[in-house]
Amino acid sequence: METTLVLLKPDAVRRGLVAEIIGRFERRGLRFRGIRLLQLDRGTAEQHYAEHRERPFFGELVDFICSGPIVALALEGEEAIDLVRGMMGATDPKQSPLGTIRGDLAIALGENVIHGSDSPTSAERELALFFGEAILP
Ligand code: 3AN
Repeated sequence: METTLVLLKPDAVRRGLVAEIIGRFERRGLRFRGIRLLQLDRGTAEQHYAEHRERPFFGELVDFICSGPIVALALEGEEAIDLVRGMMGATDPKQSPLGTIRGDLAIALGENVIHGSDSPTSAERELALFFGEAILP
């Protein structure tokens, strides 16, 4: 079993897509080990996106993720990390097939609705950042 960290970004919350996205994970059979509604501060956002620090869009990325409330999820299942990445679709929603979350619900690269951990190492780091001990066994 793997557990992965998912963020429903401020655009998902603003657009009223939380239930739609959470419903997809429930129907797929993932187990919810944690769920939080939170407003990120810049320090936490910069930590979360540390691997993108040198990228030209780093400032925009941090501004956007801090622009409103987000929903953090800890989801468990067999191969949950890759399973969730597959359900999310491609980073650029325009390249993302219909049937994926981004392919169905987004157009813009910067406002692509969802984040999901991309490896076991990232999942461990990101789950600690967003849930610490506050996660179901
Ligand atoms: P993913 O979220 O699919 O793992 P990453 O980790 O490559 O994609 O990028 C993190 C976030 O940075 C993306 N979700 C997207 O919002 C943003 N991003 C990626 N590439 C660009 C880009 N070229 N211009 C603006 N924002 C970008």
